[in-house]
Amino acid sequence: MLVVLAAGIGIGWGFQATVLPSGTVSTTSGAQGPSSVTLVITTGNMFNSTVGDQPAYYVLTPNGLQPAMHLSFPLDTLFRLTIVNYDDGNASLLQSQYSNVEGTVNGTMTYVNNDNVNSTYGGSGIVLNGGQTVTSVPPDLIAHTFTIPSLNINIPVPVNSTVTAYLKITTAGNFQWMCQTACGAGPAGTLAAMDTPGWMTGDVEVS
Ligand SMILES: [Cu+2]
Repeated sequence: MLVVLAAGIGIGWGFQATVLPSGTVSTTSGAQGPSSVTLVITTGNMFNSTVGDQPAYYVLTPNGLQPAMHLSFPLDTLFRLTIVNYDDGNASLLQSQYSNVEGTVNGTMTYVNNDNVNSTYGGSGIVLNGGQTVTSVPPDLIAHTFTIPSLNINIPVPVNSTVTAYLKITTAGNFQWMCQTACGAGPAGTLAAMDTPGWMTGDVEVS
C-alpha cells in the first residue's frame, strides 16, 4: 500500500505541474463534444523595466501556455472558448458597449468565480451555487475583454473568473483580437500590453 500511495503522490505532483489549477484542458478536436480553445490571463508579466508588470493573454496548448499572438479558431464549427482569468483587479472599459456579451451562441457566456461558487457552507460542506450565465457583466467587475470587432464578438471577463462561451464563426479570414479595458500602461491605459501583439492583442485565423 505504501508503494501505491507513493506512486499516487508522484503522479499527483507531476499532474499539478502540467495542468492548470482550474483543471481546464484544451483540445483541438474531440470525438465527443465540441472542440475547444482555452485562453489564460495572468498578471505579473514583466513588460520592460520602464513599464514593469503587465497582464497578458496566453493560449493553452499541448506544449503548455504559449503567447496568444496568433490564435486559430475553427470555421463553421461549434467550439467552446474558455478564458481562465487570474487577474483580481478590474479595469475601466474603453467604451461602455463592451460590458455586453456579443457574438456567442445565444448571446450568453457562463462564468464562475468565488462570488458565485463556494459562497455558502451547508452542514455537510461546501454548497456549489454554480456559475452564472449572463448576457452582460457589470462594468466594475470586468478585468479584461476578449473582443474581435470585425466579427462582432465581445466577451467581458470578470475579475478572478473562468468564462466559458460557445461560438460558431461562419466567416473565414484573419482578424485582430484585443482587450477593450484600460489595462495597459500610459495615461489612458492603452499602451504597453494594450498595443503589443501577444499581450492584450493579436490576430486570429479562422479557417
Ligand atoms: Cu486587458
